[in-house]
Amino acid sequence: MLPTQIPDFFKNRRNNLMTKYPTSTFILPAAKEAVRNLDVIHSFRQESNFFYLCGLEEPDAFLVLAPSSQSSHKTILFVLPKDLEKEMWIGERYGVENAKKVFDADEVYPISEFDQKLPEFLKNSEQVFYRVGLNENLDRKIFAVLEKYQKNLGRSGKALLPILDPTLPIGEMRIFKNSEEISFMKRACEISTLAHKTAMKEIKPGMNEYEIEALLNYIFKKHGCQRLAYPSIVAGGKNAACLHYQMHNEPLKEGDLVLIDAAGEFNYYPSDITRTFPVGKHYSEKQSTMYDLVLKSQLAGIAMAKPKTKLADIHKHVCEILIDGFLSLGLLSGDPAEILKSGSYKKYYPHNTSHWLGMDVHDVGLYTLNGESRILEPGMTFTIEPGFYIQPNDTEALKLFPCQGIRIEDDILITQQGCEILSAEAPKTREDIEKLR
Ligand SMILES: [Mn+2]
Repeated sequence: MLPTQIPDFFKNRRNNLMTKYPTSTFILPAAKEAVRNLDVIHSFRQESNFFYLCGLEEPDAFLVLAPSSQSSHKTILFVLPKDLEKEMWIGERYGVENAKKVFDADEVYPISEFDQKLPEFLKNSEQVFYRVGLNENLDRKIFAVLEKYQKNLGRSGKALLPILDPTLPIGEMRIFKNSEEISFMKRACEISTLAHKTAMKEIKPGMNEYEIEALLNYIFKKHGCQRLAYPSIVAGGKNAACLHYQMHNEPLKEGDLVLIDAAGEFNYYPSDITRTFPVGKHYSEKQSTMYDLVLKSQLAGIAMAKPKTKLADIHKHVCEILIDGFLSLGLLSGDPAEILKSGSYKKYYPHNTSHWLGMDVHDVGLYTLNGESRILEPGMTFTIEPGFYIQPNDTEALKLFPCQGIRIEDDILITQQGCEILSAEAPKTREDIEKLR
């Protein structure tokens, strides 16, 4: 069933954006359906910026925000027209009239009128925000419209309207989450936590990685996540050394650890949680040593998460703790400061500690301002996810530590006072995890 009402926040976001860019026209294409094979398509997910500003979940549409002489701006939608024959096959669409009502647009047209209508919405504009390079056909269409618009101005002396990337202005809005967005992320975290806990209880030696994947994905959907936040990763033993392992076809072995990086998406907002725990009942002594090192670095990173800290400083501190550990365990040798500077620790910790968390999981928003890591502010959400990995060809290290991948990842919200760990309910001390085994 198609929703007949959508929350007010979509309109508020458009107002906020256009208040900041009153003389700009934004052209935002919806996602296109992606072919899976022959005439079968992947399940649809709307493009994040389009959804953020509008809420419509249909392919091929366009959202145009344009300066208007009557009010501050106009919202214009171009949508797929009603087509009962097609809808019989693929499901109901809003069509022009319904879309106008439900999405509170000032004007709605069928997609076929896009080229012809677009010049009207450039009239009071000094610049156009449109992301070039993603769709060559559409780029050509937009360039042609802009070219024609400029020619039709006659002898005005005006230049072709400049095209800017909307990633920055919309990214700077999306990086700060309001209470509604936070509530969606909290729900995604609750459901994802439940999935991780269930996996911790259910895993037994001999089960295959794909069984656990199926279990996680079932729980995400059963409890209301519309889809996964990203493809689940269930990596037993050596497979955990592959950061985005997807094969999922090996049995889980007694004595190995299993790394699970999996989460659901609720109302377009994700969670992103990783836990690493024994396939059997207990962490071995060597696994415990490595696990506790990663956990120590993660807790130290989280302790720094508060307003005015920088992600780069959190990463640096996490690296320092891991490097100290790698040195005392005989995996590295030399001067810690030199190891940090040269990056030789990346052999065992190749990725960053954090990424912004939002509609795109590895979310939009600038990481640096004026050349420096930006300071954290209330409303920002990100992950803290240190890890330790030994690649299969590193036989020397494998002699010391027969555990090939550990990652512990939580989702952090910066608050006025400090931070809130949105995924705090997912067990992560060895004691708490072993209790569930
Ligand atoms: Mn992550």
